[in-house]
Amino acid sequence: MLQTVSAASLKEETATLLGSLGLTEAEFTGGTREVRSPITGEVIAAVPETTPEAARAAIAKAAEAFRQWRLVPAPRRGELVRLLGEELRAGKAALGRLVTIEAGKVVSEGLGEVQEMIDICDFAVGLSRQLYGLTLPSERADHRLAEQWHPIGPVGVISAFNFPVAVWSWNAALALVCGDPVLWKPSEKTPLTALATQAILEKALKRFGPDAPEGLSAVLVGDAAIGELLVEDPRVPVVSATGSTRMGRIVAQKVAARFGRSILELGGNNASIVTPSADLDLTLRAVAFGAMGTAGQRCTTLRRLIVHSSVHDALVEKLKRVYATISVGSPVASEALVGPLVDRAAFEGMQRALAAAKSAGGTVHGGERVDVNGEASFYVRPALVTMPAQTGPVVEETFAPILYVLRYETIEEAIALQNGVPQGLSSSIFATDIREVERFLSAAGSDCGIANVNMGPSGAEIGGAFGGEKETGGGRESGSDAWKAYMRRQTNAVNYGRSLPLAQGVKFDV
Ligand code: UN1
Repeated sequence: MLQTVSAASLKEETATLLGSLGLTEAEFTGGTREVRSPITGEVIAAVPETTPEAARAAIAKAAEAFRQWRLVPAPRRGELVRLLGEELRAGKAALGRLVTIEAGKVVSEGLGEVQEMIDICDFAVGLSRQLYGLTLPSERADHRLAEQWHPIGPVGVISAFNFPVAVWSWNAALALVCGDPVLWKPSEKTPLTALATQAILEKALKRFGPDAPEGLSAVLVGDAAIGELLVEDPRVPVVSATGSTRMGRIVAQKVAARFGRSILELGGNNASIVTPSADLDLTLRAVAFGAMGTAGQRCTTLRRLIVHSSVHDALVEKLKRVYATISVGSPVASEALVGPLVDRAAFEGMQRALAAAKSAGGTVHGGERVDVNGEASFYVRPALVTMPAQTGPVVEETFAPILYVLRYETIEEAIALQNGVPQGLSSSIFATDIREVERFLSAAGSDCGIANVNMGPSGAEIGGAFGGEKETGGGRESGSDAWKAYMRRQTNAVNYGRSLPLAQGVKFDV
């Protein structure tokens, strides 16, 4: 099935969409950094790069903006994020479409990503009246102990191509209500959606008025060198980075070396355990979305399926049929569920992993290239790989739709397999046996930041804290009390008496 979308039409549509969001042509043409759509592989824009001098100036401006923004009452800061949510609602169709064009996501996932931004704005607006500290009993008479949360300073956000705008919003919506400016280095593959998001925020800023200082939010377009400026600058006390473990290791060390704080959301190698009591119809649907949704390019994508031997063969047979028939195609010219890989490197990485799986004794179904829009774009049939053991590529994250299937006999063995990889982002169990469910959720169960029941590991809501352990980096973003990472805690001991009792009964009478 050859569907042809001409590159010219994607380029024109991109220009129209960016224009409708208020960008001038100079902002997305005539620059040095070419942007390609994974849908056709063709160049759709060329954006100007941020020079190191301009990046340093943006950091200085953010540091200055911080001095003013931290004094604006938090609920008033929340009003800016409320307006951002409104502008995102108005711009949802356009921004969602741009996500589809620039990241190659299918239409409902492009729109879903913008919905995730709207959701976190709503969450952050409520949060702006709840940045609460504790009061604690003091051991000393006529004393009070309390803690307050104060704004911390500019937050650097380094984001990946696969969630080109939602990840920024998890950080930015919280940072802004917490009183922090935001400096954003988007993936070099997706600067357009970042510029579009900044334009949407600027509409909200305009409506908000002069309480918002200039330089409160900036986009820095460039490669790792620009990201490094954020990572190394002590004026940026918090750096939130999403991407590979390799990148995160460098960021973590450099930020730690200057005693900054990093929030890391790195690689995942997420597994689901399918137990004998699983509802297999539901399991099948959940596995399909978890492993093949977003063409396997979520950090939460299901990559390992650990199946009890009593249901293994039946489930694998059903999965083979789904894998052989799932629709692969252009997100703009079809209703296909699986869109393109982001680029050639992703395709080659996938083929390398499949070859390694074969030499480790795996049996591969699918994984071949599908010609949708010619040589410059990379569509694949998702791959289902049965493996004799958890070795070779199974313990690595390959950012492509490959699902490795492993067999187990006891729940202890299944949990050990689930935990037996360096990454610790997300996990799930399919079971109706409450004992197995609770064991999986217990202290001796899944070691991941996310552990789900009767659903796949991906597609988290914004209300919970998002992130994972081990090589995933330990950061938490989005809901729950993730906001605390964007503020500094101050403990206050207040003496309202006339004497000076010392803690721990220490005497020091002069
Ligand atoms: C990512 O892939 O970097 O839970 C984030 C999910 C999405 C976010 C994924 N809400 O799959």
